[in-house]
Parts: sequence; C-alpha cells; structure tokens
Amino acid sequence: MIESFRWYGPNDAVSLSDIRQAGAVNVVSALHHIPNGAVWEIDAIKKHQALIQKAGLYWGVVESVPIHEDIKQRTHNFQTYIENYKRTLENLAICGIHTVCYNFMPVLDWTRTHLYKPLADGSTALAFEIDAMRAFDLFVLGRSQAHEEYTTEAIAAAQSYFDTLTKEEIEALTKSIIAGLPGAEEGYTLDQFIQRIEAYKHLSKNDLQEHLISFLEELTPTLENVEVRMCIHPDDPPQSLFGIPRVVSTAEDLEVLFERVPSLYNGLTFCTGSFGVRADNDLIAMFTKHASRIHFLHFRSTQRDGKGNFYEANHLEGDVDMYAMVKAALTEETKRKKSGRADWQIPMRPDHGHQMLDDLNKVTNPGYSAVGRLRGLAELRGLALGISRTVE
Ligand code: DNO
Repeated sequence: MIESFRWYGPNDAVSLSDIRQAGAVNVVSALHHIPNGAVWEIDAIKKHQALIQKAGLYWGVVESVPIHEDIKQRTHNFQTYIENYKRTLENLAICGIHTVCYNFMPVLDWTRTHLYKPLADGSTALAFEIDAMRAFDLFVLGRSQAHEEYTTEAIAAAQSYFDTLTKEEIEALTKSIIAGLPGAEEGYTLDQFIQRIEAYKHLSKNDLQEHLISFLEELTPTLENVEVRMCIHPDDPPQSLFGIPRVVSTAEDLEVLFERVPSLYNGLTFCTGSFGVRADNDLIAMFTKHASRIHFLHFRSTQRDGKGNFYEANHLEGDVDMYAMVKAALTEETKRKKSGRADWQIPMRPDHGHQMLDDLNKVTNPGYSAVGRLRGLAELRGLALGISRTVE
C-alpha cells in the first residue's frame, strides 16, 4: 500500500512537512478553490503539484473532483459540466495524476452531527447521533415529509433530545450538518438547504442511479484514453438523509454500478468506515468481489450501537476488522503484481483521526488533525508490516 495523507492545501493547519514526518509519501489533495463544475487548468494543477514536490512528496490522488449538482440531477447545464469534467481529467493526466476520487451524494457530502465527541481517554471524535439528526430534520428544518418517514417512537425520542438543547447547541448542530465539513466544497444556509432538498423531491433512487451510470458511460472513453482511474467514494453515512436518495451504500449498489459500467476505470474508493456503518455490509465480501477495481483505500473504523448512532473509533478498534481488511488489500496487491499490473500498489490513507495530544490545542479540519491521523497511519503501517510477512 502506498502510504498517503490528505492535505487541504496551503491553508491547512497540517503542513506538508508534518505529512512527511508522519512517514507518508503520497499526498491526497484537490484544488479546493476552483468552483464546482469549472475546468481545472494545467497551470493551476502544476502550481499545486510544485508545492507538494518541493516538500519531497508527490501528488498521486485527487480527492475530489466534485460532481456538479446539475450532473446528479441531469438538468440545466449538465452536458457542459460533463465536458468540463473530461477536460479536468485530461489535464490531470497531462500532469501525471491518474487516480481521482469523487462521490455522488446529492446536496451533502459526508455528514456528522457532532464533531468533538469527548472520549474516555481525553481525545475527541466525530460522531453521528440519530436523534440529533432527526431533531434537526423535524424541528430546525421542519421538513414536512419527515413526520411521515419517522415512526412515532422516533419522533418522540427526537423531541426529547431537542428539548434538552440550548440555542448554542442547536446552532452547532445546524452548522455540523449543513455548513459543509472539510472537502464537502458546498455549505448552505437553512433556506438554501431547503431549496436543494426540494430539487430532489421528484428523483427516485433509481433515477439517481441511472444518472450516475449515464455520467460514467459518457466519461469512460476519456478515462480509457488518458488512463485515469475514477474511484467513487461510498455514501457517508450509507443511508438516505432528509429523504434524498443515495446510491453507493450497499453491496447491491456496487453490483449495479459495476455490472452496468464494467470498465476497470470505473473504480471504487474502499472506505471501511463508511461501508462499516451498516451491519448488513459484509466488508470482506464486498472488497473481494470488486478488488480489481479498488484504486484507493480509506482505512478507518466506526463503532455503531445498533440504534443508528456511531462514532469514529481508533483505527484498529470498532466494528471494522482491520486485520482482515489489510490482509485483503495486501493479497490483492500481490495478485496484481503477479499479473503484471502497473498499478499494483494501492494508495491508502488513514481517515478521520481523533483530536488528541497537541491537536487539542490547535484548530484543524474536523477529522483531519495531525496527531490523530499519524496514530492511525502508524498503527496501520505496523499491522501491514506484520501481515506482509504472511502474504504470498
Ligand atoms: C470525508 C471524506 C469525503 C470524501 C468525498 C469523496 O472525510 O472521505 O469528503 O472526500 O466524499 O468525494
């Protein structure tokens, strides 16, 4: 596995020097200042790339080239945005970058209700609490359909939770959910958010799935031509939120996506923490089934409680069997190497570290502090070294 670390660019409180000291070699980054849908020009890519190279690292994975909402809804200017997307991929290939992560989650990217959940050891973690999510939906957003979608018990639990919140806590909850977590690229006010949700009222899960498939079909000739591996990130959390469909949450979703667009350039970012939130996702089975098209690994673990709540656990704890995941990744790499695949090494980054030690005195992007991720990477590195001695 190629040890990788995400960098949000020159304004990131975690510097490239920190990343190098963590032992990563590959930087996962994006041009966050370019608006969704616009072409990433070669000069801009090269400028960012030069910063990374100057620090003794290289930019091997883009996370993410965001998909404009018009493409997800196949409306307005979606054809122009698809053409722009192709141009961006061509430009990245010219600069030598051949792995691109993206997601197809409408409106919101990854979502948490709490960004600083205190843990017993003094560190803090990102968390998703279902009562908080429903309370926001029902009593802050006031989405009319929410009352029909939730059971009476769920509504009562959300109400009791909401009644305990202060004004500041309601504001913090609102901000966590709709203001945009790092990398989400888009954040909203309440009114904007309501409008965005409205746009999905007439789109079913099947519609969204077809839109994703059409987008990938249109992209595939370019991908094959310039040899750019796209790798879709799963929905986080892997379930519909606010009545908006999500189409990359389950084993069945993956089957459809890869059966319909079989090119290996239509690949996957295997995010163990995202898929792992669903007890009905058999991670190893999903990994093994699609191993040859996994172009990027997000290794982290989540701890669920069976009631819809989860938090980010230490990388080797929680519900994900990280031993089995690392073993599966190393096994796939060995298989690729034997078959002569040039891309046999898979970039892997630790994801969503805890805020701990010196992180607690700094303002960093939630989930993306230095020490927490350094701990994750160090643990994964040790695990991989141990397992590599047994994988042939
Ligand atoms: C969160 C990230 C996501 C991811 C995008 C991929 O920590 O994993 O924001 O980058 O969903 O497009």
